[in-house]
Amino acid sequence: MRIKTFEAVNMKEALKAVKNEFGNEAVILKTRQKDLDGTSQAVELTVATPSEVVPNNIDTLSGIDKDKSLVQYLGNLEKKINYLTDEAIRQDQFFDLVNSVDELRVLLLEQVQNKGQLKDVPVPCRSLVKKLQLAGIDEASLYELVKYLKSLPESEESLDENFYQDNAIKWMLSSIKIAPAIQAFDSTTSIHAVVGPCGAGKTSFISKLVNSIKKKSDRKILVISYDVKKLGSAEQLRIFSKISDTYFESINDLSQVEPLIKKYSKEQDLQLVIIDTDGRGAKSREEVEDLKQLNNGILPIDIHLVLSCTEKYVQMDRAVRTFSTLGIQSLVFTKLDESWSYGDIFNLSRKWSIPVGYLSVGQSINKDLQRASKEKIITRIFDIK
Ligand SMILES: Nc1nc2c(ncn2[C@@H]2O[C@H](COP(=O)(O)OP(=O)(O)OP(=O)(O)O)[C@@H](O)[C@H]2O)c(=O)[nH]1
Ligand SMILES: [Mg+2]
Repeated sequence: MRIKTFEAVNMKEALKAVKNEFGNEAVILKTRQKDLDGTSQAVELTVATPSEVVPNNIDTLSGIDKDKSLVQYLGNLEKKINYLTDEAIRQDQFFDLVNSVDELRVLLLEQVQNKGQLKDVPVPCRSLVKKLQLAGIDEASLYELVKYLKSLPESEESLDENFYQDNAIKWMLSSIKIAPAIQAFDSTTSIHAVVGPCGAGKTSFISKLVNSIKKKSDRKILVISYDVKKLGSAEQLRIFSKISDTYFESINDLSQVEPLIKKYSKEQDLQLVIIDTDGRGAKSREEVEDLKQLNNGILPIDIHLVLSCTEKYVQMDRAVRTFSTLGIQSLVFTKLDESWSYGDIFNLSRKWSIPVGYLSVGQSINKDLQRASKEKIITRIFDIK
């Protein structure tokens, strides 16, 4: 990176000078009005440029100087390609950097906000707070909870640990939101897309869901697999759909969704459509860019984010942040059978104000999907048998 200062009578002239020397690649770091002699002013621009800026005047094919050899022209072209490749890498790294800084800022803010807030916990609440900490309830929620418990009117009972636990349960029950079930209605076609990080259990969730709906009544369901990354990834769903008498389509572009739904709706009384998507990393919002097409059509599509409870809180939190650009209607938590602390279900739903829809508690398609309920979540957090 090179830093250079330009001075001119006005901003327009200063920018012109920058552009003449560095083209469009310079980044303005600072602008300053400068008093020259008390009567006139100048503009000072401090700019940074990548060190290997290719001068603005590399020839294009049409402009090859007759005297220049083709070798020289190709040499320049190579330089330009190298420069552009470097620049692309830099931009990628820049986005990563911006994301990391953003992440750090949020983490620091949370740390600062919560620091020392759990100092004055009343004695009878202490074991309760410890228990909830072990269950993975985050500091911010605990702080709110303790504040609520401290606000309760004092009585004989307040000295009792059970009194605080009962009130903590009441407070937590009122903080959890449950999403409506995904259903196949008679009169309309509801459309849902299932998104989430790699291996979170999206495809398994869809199989379990379709299975549970089909068990209750024979509904006309179309499952669409939009999985462009893994070879043969749609096969699992294709086979399952065949067994469960469900329509199945595999697509490689989300623009195919609406024409497909229209086609099936014309031929059949379609009641429910579920779109399976491939796993996405949660590092940057770029990862979910193509999924934004789900919101661009005429037909409304509900988006459900699947998260595995075996992941660390910070991973799941990042995933919610990344996928939240799509507008998430509900959270689905999987692999509860492989996890020991369930506080993150509460934390994430509360922090992001997104209701919980389903809980997956094992690999069996027949019996391991549960509709979420406040009671089920609380029972797990408090380890109530
Ligand atoms: N123990 C347990 N395993 C599960 C559960 N849900 C899914 N799995 C397993 O997790 C693995 C990944 O599940 P998939 O449904 O393929 O996950 P996915 O999110 O569709 O994966 P990608 O499409 O590759 O991103 C499989 O081995 C599933 O059997 C669950 O609730 N408990
Ligand atoms: Mg899958």
